[in-house]
Amino acid sequence: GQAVPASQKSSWAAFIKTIASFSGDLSSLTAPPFILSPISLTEFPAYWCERPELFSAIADAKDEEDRSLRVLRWFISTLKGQYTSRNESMGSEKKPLNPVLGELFFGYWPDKNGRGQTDLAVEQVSHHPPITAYYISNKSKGLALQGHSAQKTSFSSGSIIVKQIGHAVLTVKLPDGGEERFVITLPKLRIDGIWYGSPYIELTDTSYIQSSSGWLSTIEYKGRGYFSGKSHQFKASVSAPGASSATHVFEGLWHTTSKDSKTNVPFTDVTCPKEEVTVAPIDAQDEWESRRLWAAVARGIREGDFETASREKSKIENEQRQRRRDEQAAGTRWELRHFRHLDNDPVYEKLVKICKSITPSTEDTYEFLCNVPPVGNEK
Ligand code: 0T9
Repeated sequence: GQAVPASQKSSWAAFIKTIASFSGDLSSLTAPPFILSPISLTEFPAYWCERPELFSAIADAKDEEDRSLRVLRWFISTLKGQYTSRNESMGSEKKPLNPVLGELFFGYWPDKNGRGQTDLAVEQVSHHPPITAYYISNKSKGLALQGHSAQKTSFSSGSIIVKQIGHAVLTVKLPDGGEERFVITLPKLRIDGIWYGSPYIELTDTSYIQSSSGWLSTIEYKGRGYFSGKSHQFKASVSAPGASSATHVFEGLWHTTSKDSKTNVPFTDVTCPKEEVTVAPIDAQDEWESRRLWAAVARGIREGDFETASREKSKIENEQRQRRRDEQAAGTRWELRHFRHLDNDPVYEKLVKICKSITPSTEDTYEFLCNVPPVGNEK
């Protein structure tokens, strides 16, 4: 492969050796320049809503079964953005910027064709280990997704294995004044192509979407050579409350199309362009907003000026270390701005009792405080 520039071959080999013998937080390791991305992990929650019309369509479901199918369709349709978009925009998976504690990312997708405006708020709630909390809502449709994301990484036969920690809860307001909730768990990732310096993600294992109505989606992920010879395969079974067999089965490729296995009716199609989140211009952003905070580093990476990038990165990291020392000396702690940490998530616990396959049986959560100022002027 030609992915690793000749001048970085030895530093790439050294980096692979480090990750192979290392378990824990990969995000804090220093990697060779060619693999660096100018985008911070705090931007990643935006992938949940780059097809805003599929998100808003959840509100138009006619019953619980239909709602579960719409949630599944939206979920599957986010996977291409979540797991292949860096390959498309930058040629391979790249190492994202490691967010600082308190880093923020705000944005929205404007109202169009009656779908309502969707708003995104993200806060880095832990630096070590990295934990990102997010809240995505479409107020006019009564939809809100609250979640947090962390990773546990290990190395196995040349691949990085990433276990996703955390979960998301989707809350849907119903016309009768009630609410339906969905607990969404996240797939396991395998990062292949490391040796050649052109990493890409394959999804493995199983993830679940358990509704408070009792409907359950079980999504199995397979790569090349399993159900068929193709990458990015999935099979989703949707079962009625308490049922052991599936009412619906959908199969296909999560980065292109899928269909109903029995009827062949199309289910998902993400071959058309997605819609990127709108953010405020950098000058209008808060000092802690990701694109403003990392502007100089990102410019260095984009322009191939890695000396500047690494100098600017060190400035941010030193400033962070000083802050932590000052807090320790003053006996204070960094206060989260838009989320509150809770040791237990009652919604998660309740729904996990319905779906025994979901582990662990308890999780913590970050509750959104609904105190984010409006972004842009479309509100
Ligand atoms: C949540 C997503 C997550 C974050 C990223 C593993 C990874 C950090 C976490 C899981 C999103 O909803 C979906 C997509 C991509 C995931 C990243 C891919 C990746 O490589 C990084 C890790 C930390 C690395 O940067 C590994 C080193 C690098 C050289 C490999 C390219």
